[in-house]
Amino acid sequence: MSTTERGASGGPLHRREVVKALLAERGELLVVAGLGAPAWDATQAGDHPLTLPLWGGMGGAAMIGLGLAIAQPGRRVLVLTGDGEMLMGLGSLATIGVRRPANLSVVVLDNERYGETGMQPTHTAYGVDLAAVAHACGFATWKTVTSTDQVAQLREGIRAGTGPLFAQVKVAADKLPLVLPPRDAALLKNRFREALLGENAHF
Ligand SMILES: Cc1ncc(C[n+]2csc(CCOP(=O)(O)OP(=O)(O)O)c2C)c(N)n1
Repeated sequence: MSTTERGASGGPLHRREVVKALLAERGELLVVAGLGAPAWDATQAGDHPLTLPLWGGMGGAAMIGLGLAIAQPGRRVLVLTGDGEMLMGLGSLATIGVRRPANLSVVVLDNERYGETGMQPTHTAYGVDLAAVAHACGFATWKTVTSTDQVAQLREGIRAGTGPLFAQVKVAADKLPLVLPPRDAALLKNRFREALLGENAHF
């Protein structure tokens, strides 16, 4: 039985409910959403100018988050991504562990699958422990999340700014309807910059 099937006392977590809970009353939180399902989940929770959904760049979400966190130390930055995407950029956890930005959280929605390309099992389906990797890399906080109570705690942790924080949230391997953000990358970048920097966005 996989960790996802074993789940929490209330059964497996569902990714859209997790993301909706994490983004509720998000305030000034900056969000980078990894390509595929995490970007659709973030859009389902509400398309937002301070969300940068990625349409490509697999493996780059955490590094984009690191750059934002360094550039905007007064803001909280949340990277929401998939286990496949995180595995492709695993070295970024080492870089974050060295740089240790307190305002950065990386949350992996771990369905143990490459959802977009046909639900092939990823390494986490065979027990690779991403939270342990984050711990070994020097994250201040690392956790595996399997219950709604832990999701609520995670939401507070993201807002606390005492990171870097890493969470591996075990979610069901649901196939869900697509909820797509705008597809124009220039538009996504420019509206994010304008929402973040105001009149300085274009200098
Ligand atoms: C470099 C590269 N390799 C492969 C792909 C194809 N691809 C797009 S999404 C995806 C799987 C994403 O899996 P994961 O991050 O675990 O997300 P989820 O299962 O939640 O959809 C793959 C393999 C790609 N876009 N870029």
